[in-house]
Amino acid sequence: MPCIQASSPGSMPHQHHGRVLAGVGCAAEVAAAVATTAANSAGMRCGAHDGELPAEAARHHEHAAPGPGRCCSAVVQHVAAPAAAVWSVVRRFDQPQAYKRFVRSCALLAGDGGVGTLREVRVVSGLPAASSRERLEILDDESHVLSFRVVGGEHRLQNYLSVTTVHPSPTAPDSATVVVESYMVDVPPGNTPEDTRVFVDTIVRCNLQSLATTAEKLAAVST
Ligand code: A8S
Repeated sequence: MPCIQASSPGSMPHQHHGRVLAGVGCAAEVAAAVATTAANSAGMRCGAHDGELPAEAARHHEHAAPGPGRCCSAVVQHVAAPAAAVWSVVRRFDQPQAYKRFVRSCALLAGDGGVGTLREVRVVSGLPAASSRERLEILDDESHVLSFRVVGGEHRLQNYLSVTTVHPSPTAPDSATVVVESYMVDVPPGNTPEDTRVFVDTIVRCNLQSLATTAEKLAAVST
């Protein structure tokens, strides 16, 4: 596993891997990702990604500030493939292993890939987790929005909720894509919000990098 360190069960890896969007808290990170007006008015924004996304995209990642004991963040990934190719990979809730390299296997417990589908994911060894039970909350093939919620399993990320959106790149809308994934999760007992964000950002960034590679290969064979 190149992306994340093995760790003993019950502890959070503390490895820093790659770039975190902003270091001043959730609002700034989400603002960095989507340049939201809500975060702007809170006066916490980094501006690095201004104009990266259409305003229509930003609203899918807007949410109230997390309550005590919860944290949130967002990761942005650029992909050198058309949005349709990227979305064709993201939308397959029954096949997370197509790009998520921590997934060992996935079985559907209910549903057939539409909203309400329940999947049981088993993860590779070396993580402080064995399995996760996840429910598909949003699958919007027009706006390219997918959201899922973690509803059980053997791991430390209680009440994990993520939203992924796929957008044509403003600079090369026919051939390049911007993916934004934001999440909210409970801070596990004994961890800080910062620990938790480092851990989860690492997993999400790794997933999105792998998504980019997968979609780029797919686009290369189909053109
Ligand atoms: C995703 C995102 C995450 C998955 C986490 C954050 C997870 O599958 C892994 C390790 C854990 O400790 C928790 O989009 C859990 O899949 C890889 C089992 C939920």
